[in-house]
Amino acid sequence: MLICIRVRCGEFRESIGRMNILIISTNRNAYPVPVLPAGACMVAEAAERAGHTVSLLDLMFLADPLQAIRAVLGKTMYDVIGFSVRNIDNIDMGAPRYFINELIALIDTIRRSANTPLVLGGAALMVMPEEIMRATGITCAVIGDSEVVFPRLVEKLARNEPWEDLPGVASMVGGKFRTNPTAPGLSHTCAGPDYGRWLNMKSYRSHLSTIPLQTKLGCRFQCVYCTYRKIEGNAYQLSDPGSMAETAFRYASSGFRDIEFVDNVFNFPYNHALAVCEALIRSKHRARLQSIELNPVSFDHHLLAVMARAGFVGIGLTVESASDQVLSGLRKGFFAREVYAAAEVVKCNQLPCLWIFLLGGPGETRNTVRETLRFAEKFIRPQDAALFNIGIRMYPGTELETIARRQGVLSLPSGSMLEPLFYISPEVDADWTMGQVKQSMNSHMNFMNGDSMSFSYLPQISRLGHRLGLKPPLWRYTRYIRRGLRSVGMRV
Ligand code: B12
Repeated sequence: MLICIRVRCGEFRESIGRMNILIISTNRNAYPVPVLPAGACMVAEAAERAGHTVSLLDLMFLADPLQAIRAVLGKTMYDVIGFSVRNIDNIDMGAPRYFINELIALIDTIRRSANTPLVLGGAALMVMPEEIMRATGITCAVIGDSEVVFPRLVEKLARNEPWEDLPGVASMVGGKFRTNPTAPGLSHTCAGPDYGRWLNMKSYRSHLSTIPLQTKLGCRFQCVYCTYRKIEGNAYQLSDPGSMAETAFRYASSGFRDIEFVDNVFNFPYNHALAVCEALIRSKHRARLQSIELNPVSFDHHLLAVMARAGFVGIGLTVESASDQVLSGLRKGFFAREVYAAAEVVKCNQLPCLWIFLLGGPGETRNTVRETLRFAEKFIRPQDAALFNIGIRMYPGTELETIARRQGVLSLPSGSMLEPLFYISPEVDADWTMGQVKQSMNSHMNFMNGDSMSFSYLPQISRLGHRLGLKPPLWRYTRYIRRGLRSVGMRV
């Protein structure tokens, strides 16, 4: 078995002892596409810059991850092992997958082979830190962007000093959970890691994966179900557009041409998105850019024209619904008027667009489901695609949790929401909604549902696409893929 483990030594700083650090990227979920562990690479490079020796073990493509870990720990003694935990579950009500049990098995294996301080980090940790720490028994975690905090934590561990007071760190002492807020300015020192050094890029590329790039942190929107403000805070921290463009140029020049902006909302603040696009135009990069995280608020002809000139080959609009009643129940911060206006803008432009809907939110009824589907059937161009998700993952501390409790559809305590629980408006049922979506999909080959995202042959389709020379995003080919699969008898 081939184990891909990359080791890099940083410049040794006299002030602290050099630590031997292993970062494990635990994500093995290949649906809808294997995503590069951006955060794990960023944290690895930050620790290396602080003078440590860092190895990164990415479990994504390994046939036997537990065996791989035993082999790695058999060869080297580490002073700290950090786990990058991206997903708790796949937020799919139709075919739920829960990833924390795999994480627990992994940690148990490590505990049997090594007596090393263990640290948790990653997006999942920011969503439910206490629950994940209790489930895994790990007593130290970094909450939030970690490029500054993780090296500080390692420094404390190296000196054998107490670390529990550090900003941005969570601890579990004597069964008591404590988290310290991250201080401002503790973010993004390394927005564009050198992925080729740490990861098996050939495998990612052959699955049509894209290079993630984030132009800011923060979210101002107040969607009732969302965790983004919990993850990134509500104040914006904007990256310099010029250095974003330089990073895109650097990636494209080294052959990584498919770049995806992973901001939670790419086009807000509007002027920042424009500034990033203008810097990209000036940089003359040769990348193919995409972002599926656009919001119909501040979406207009000018933005789309500039995005097209900047090198975008696909965009996604997360509209969720075309009904005022549902958009207001979800507190999206826009209404059906903006959704219809966005369709007009898309129509006048060449850029392919993926429309993303979320059915079953507070206020959804049979009529509002029909309203949204009629919008999609009438306004989405055949060359574009639409994705309909049904049911909303409920997270503790969100307004959706409060709504669900008030409506009597959630009775489990907040601490028991780690295993996925889904909200669906009491006025519609999931089967009926799914039936309506399927009817619409029968007449629109460019429409998809949650099943399409977890379709078992998706990795094979991506690899075949890569061999045929297709470029990401794969959703641009939805109507051809669905037609092809139907022609061989598959009910997709
Ligand atoms: C963009 C995005 C996507 C894109 C990714 C595109 C790409 N090319 O990468 C797409 C649309 C493909 C996607 C898909 C999915 N996503 Co998504 N995604 C995001 C989003 C908005 C940003 C992720 C990102 O790249 N952030 C930027 C990087 C740099 O940050 P980071 O990795 O978190 O790293 C920082 C910290 O976490 C920390 N850190 C990371 N690792 C480590 C390790 C250690 C040791 C330490 C100390 C710290 C640390 O430091 C890092 C830098 O400072 C997040 C929400 C968010 N705001 O984070 C959701 C999010 C991660 N996704 C989520 C989910 C569920 C999914 C899907 C399962 C959905 C689905 N059914 O399709 C899939 C899974 C894909 C897969 N194969 O794993 C959830 C995970 C929570 C959960 N319930 O499990 C999130 C949190 C959104 C949410 N619902 O709240 N996603």
